[in-house]
Amino acid sequence: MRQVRQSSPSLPLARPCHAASKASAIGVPKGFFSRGALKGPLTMLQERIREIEEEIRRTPYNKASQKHIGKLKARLAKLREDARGRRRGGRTDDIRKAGNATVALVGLPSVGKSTLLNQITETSSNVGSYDFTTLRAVPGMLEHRGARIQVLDLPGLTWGASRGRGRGREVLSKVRIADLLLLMIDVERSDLSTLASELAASGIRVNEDPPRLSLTRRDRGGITVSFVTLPQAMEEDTVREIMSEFGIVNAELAVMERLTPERLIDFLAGNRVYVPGIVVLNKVDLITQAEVERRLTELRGWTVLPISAKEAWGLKELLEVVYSRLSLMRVYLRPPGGKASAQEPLVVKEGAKVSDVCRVIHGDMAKDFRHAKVWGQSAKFPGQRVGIDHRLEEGDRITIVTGIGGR
Ligand SMILES: Nc1nc2c(ncn2[C@@H]2O[C@H](COP(=O)(O)OP(=O)(O)OP(=O)(O)O)[C@@H](O)[C@H]2O)c(=O)[nH]1
Ligand SMILES: [Mg+2]
Repeated sequence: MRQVRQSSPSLPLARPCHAASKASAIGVPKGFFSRGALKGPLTMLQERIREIEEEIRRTPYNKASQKHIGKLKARLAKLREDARGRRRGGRTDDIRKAGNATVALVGLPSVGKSTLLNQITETSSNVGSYDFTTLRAVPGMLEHRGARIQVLDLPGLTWGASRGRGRGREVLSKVRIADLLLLMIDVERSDLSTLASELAASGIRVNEDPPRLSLTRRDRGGITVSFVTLPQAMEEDTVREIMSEFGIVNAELAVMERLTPERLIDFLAGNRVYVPGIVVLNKVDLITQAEVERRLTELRGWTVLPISAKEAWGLKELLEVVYSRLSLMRVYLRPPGGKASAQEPLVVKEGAKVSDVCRVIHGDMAKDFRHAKVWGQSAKFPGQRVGIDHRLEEGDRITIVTGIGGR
């Protein structure tokens, strides 16, 4: 493991005393050579984090303390961010997104991530009966319903990953590029809590909508908050306090949801990732059907796909759910003047506009765009003439007319 760590320097204990005695002689302020001054910045950050966590735990939550706790939570989030930044380093493989969407396999070691990748793609990733067989991200590609879906097999995630244990940070940075997470567990390691807490600690929000807030910065006037959604549990003062912790002095914040300090902090921190996730329960070949049912009940609230990667059970169902969760749709191009549409679909995100299709075909196409003609669900009548902002629907056929081509 090649990890750059910034821990406290391992100086012999006698050294600080020696330095301190010299300090008074050369006029260095008293206390400069205290133990704290010799600690690495990361250790000091961690101590500060623990202190604030403790203070939050100790302070009873009520109307009077809400503002103070809000401030502490904001401070804590920033310190944690800082600590994460300092720990950065280690190797990150340069994996680019490819295909129409990217799916990441995330799970504890040995749950069968590589076995699954090998089953659903042409790629071959090492499989082993020991933990941490996969040491770096392995990308594969699968095709389903005309969509090319990139699948990332990642090293096993463990407790402490968000703080850099194992290949934690590398794994979590790959997770951030995914459009969908397959949270993989197996019948022996079926606990989701480690996974969930490591993802949460590194700013990855699974199955959560981004905060519905809108911030407009101003030159003066302080902070104004308008609660569009009512009732609210958070006081306006608490909102202001948290915002000022983030250095915001003049701004207008519109709140369109029932706000919590955590959601506001996530919004202000700005680097959170909101990604859908489904649970894949692997190795069901090792348990009875009744036991599978029991596990599904335990995981109520999640979409769970029971599979056996080894025996190739449940893989078709899994791919269907992956495809639908990725919210993709197919549109077919019809050349200007031509009658038939292309056989091969163009895969775009659900709700895509004509402009998105232009972008997929060619980066500059939108610039030369004149109009489009649409046949299918989104058209009022076959061949309706539409503009670049027209929203398309599954199975639509479309002709794009540019300034360079025919008019
Ligand atoms: N019985 C059974 N064993 C499986 C299944 N899937 C994987 N295994 C076994 O589980 C072990 C671990 O499989 P891997 O695919 O290497 O697991 P991994 O999650 O990629 O592990 P790491 O790379 O170490 O994180 C191997 O011995 C596999 O043969 C399954 O569906 N059923
Ligand atoms: Mg593996």
